[in-house]
Amino acid sequence: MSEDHEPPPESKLTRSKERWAREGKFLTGKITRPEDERLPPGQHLTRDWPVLDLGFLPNISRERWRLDVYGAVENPLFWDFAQLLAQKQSQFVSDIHCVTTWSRYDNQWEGLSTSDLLAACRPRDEARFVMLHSSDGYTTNLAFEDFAADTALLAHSWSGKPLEAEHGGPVRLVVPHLYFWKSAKWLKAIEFLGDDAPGYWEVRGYHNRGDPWSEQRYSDD
Ligand SMILES: Nc1nc2c(c(=O)[nH]1)N[C@H]1C(S)=C(S)[C@@H](COP(=O)(O)O)O[C@H]1N2
Ligand SMILES: [Mo]
Repeated sequence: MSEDHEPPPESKLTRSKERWAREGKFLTGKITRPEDERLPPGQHLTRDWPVLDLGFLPNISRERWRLDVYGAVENPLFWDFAQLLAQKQSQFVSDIHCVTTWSRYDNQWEGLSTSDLLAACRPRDEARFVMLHSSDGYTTNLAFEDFAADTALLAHSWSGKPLEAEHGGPVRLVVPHLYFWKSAKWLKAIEFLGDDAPGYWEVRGYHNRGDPWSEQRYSDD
């Protein structure tokens, strides 16, 4: 089991984001369907790729990187980067939607699809939720089905190049159908759980699921 690091002290941005959750900032109240619209309600398109995190940049080489897969699984994994690369590789192109309202189209990812990871670790029936643990102390939770989504992957490359450290390299999760805070950077552990538990933003006013098409930005309570 991997040791848990405390997240860094709350930055100005973290405190602003907590305030936005309390105020319901950016909410449009509109619902759009992905079949009709490519840009979810309240989002705007950006061509650059903003960096968003807790302000602490873990410095992990591919050599030192490890992935711990544990909890309600038949076959716990502890992989190094070479073992990740030895698995079947997938390439997906997907859009990013950050809850702070920027979206970025056509990101080319390469890595291990979550469905292939699931085939390797074989979750037990009671595994209904997934907690992602990151090297900066960040956590985020997903329902099993959201983790297992078709185009979700553990990405090590973007646009054909190694994923940059500031964007979560060596390896980050990408769950394209949810707001981007669910896509944990600097992924170090995946924990399968019978009961749901909130992660870093989910305890700070952000929605438990985070579907951008129905603007699940903030929690209701
Ligand atoms: N480990 C970790 N993962 C994280 C975060 C973080 O602070 N730490 N921030 C999340 C948020 S709020 C967003 S919008 C995206 C930003 O990813 P990017 O910096 O590559 O754009 O990462 C998500 N994953
Ligand atoms: Mo975000």
